[in-house]
Amino acid sequence: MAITPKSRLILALDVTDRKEALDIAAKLGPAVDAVKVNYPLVLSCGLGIIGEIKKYASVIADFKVADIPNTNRLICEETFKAGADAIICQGFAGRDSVEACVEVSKKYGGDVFVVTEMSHPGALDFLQPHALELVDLARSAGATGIIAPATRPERLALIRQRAGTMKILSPGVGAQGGDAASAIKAGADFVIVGRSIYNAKDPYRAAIDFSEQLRR
Ligand code: OMP
Repeated sequence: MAITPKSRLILALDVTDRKEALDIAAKLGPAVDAVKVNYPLVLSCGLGIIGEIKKYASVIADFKVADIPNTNRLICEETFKAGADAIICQGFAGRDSVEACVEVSKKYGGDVFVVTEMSHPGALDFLQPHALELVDLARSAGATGIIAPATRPERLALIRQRAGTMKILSPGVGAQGGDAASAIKAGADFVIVGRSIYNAKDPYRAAIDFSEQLRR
């Protein structure tokens, strides 16, 4: 896919109502670089929602895939067949599991992003001590990029140093307390924003405000 950084904004569309999701995607699609779908929307509406949203924007399937290589392969096949441009997987399942995702993504010309340190407080329990190893694993497995936290810009900066030219998508902006401009300054290529946009009184205005902050 190679999402092009224009607004540097990725919308996390974690609503569960199909009409609401499509209305938001139609309005905001042109204003963001990609729409990220996660289990809430896909479990509610089915995998076909990916193809419907794709009319308006590139789609990242945030399934945080974390299984044995064969199961990962099957999940990625279904996801890319449904039209996703990229998929997010976990690195903690190990190199072979990530490589299975990368192998399928190449067949479809898609991208894989590997989660390193997550944005929530619980990431300190197990993920943070291994975050830099997960960055190395993502690179050597051939992933396009990684996910790293906007909620901890100092950690994001460390992860950026280790990540080289890999793309970094950074969630945790807004509702989780992270700041969009600080995340970009710390080395993120894109920020991921969900509730602060789709729960705003005027989601379009909120998206434009975020992209203006990012441009500055
Ligand atoms: P908001 O907190 O509503 O902006 O949504 C953040 C989105 O990013 C959700 O879809 C989360 O599942 C996702 N996310 C995180 O919040 N933290 C992470 O560490 C990783 C992700 C992700 O992989 O996208």
